[in-house]
Amino acid sequence: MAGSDTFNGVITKGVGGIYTVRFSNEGILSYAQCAARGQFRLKGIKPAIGDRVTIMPSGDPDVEYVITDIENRTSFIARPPVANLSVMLLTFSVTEPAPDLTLLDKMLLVCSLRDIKPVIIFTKSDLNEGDSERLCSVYTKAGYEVLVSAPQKPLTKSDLKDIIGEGIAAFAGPSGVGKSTLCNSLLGFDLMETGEVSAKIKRGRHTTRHVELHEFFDGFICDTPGFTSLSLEDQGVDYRDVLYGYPEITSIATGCRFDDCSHRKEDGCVVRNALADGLLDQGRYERYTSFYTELYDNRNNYKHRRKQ
Ligand SMILES: Nc1nc2c(ncn2[C@@H]2O[C@H](COP(=O)(O)OP(=O)(O)O)[C@@H](O)[C@H]2O)c(=O)[nH]1
Ligand SMILES: [Mg+2]
Ligand SMILES: [Zn+2]
Repeated sequence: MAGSDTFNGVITKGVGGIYTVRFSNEGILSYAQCAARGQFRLKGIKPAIGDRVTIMPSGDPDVEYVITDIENRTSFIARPPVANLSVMLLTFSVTEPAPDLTLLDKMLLVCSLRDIKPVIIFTKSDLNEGDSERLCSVYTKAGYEVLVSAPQKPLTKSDLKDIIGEGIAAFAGPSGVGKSTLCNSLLGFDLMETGEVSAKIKRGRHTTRHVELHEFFDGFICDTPGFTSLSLEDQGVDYRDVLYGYPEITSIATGCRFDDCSHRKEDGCVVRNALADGLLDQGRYERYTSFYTELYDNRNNYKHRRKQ
């Protein structure tokens, strides 16, 4: 639908059914408050931040614009709802709280299946430099992009400028790891919002209330509330897709005797040989086999999707 009064933009915020849309009007960036057409509700579509939309004047003085069209999403995460995410900033602290590498590996797998680029950020490296270096080395060797942050050496905007480009990036990870601290410092916001460390629970006192996209060079970043668990089954992951989260295993697995080798017990498995030779990280391998085994054992109870 093209007309002099229609614009294309991106939803940056949505509260109580009113959406903020950033759009360009003759080269000038503006923000509009928009309602959504009833047809979306009828079709079961709820606009989400990150959605690329078409808007036009509504004629209603209270909410001046209305969203008339939503582009097909390139990706969608449900909790919190964000559409068209292109980069996931997987934030984990090296300590306080101790890094949950099962959660990290699950998130790496889910990113791969959804074509979202994962970037790992290890925070609080000031509190344990040895662990920080070990974690960095494990995930760099596995083939991932890894960044490290500490108060003395915080991430800078230029560290993320090219990674994010014109895309949409979200901080994701457990609570208390420093997502809001990082996001606020990149945006130049007041750091007070994250609060002090509580001596008792060792995590920030304030939680991220609503999720909102913030302009970051030519793209956007957003902070998200923390979460503690992720179910691969709920994410529709098939046991045969677990290797997508293990590029370092995938790259050597071509030498196994059996084409459908699960790299657990089979004879002639080059993956297990590589493990015995110390060429693979033991923890990564164990998490691979535990995800594989769990999904394999439950394969008849769930309808899994294969990666195309
Ligand atoms: N020592 C140390 N503390 C940090 C670092 N990053 C964040 N923190 C502290 O960790 C606590 C939780 O941070 P916050 O940003 O609220 O975590 P979030 O729950 O992931 O958003 C805050 O008290 C921060 O000051 C870091 O790199 N080193
Ligand atoms: Mg936070
Ligand atoms: Zn094998």
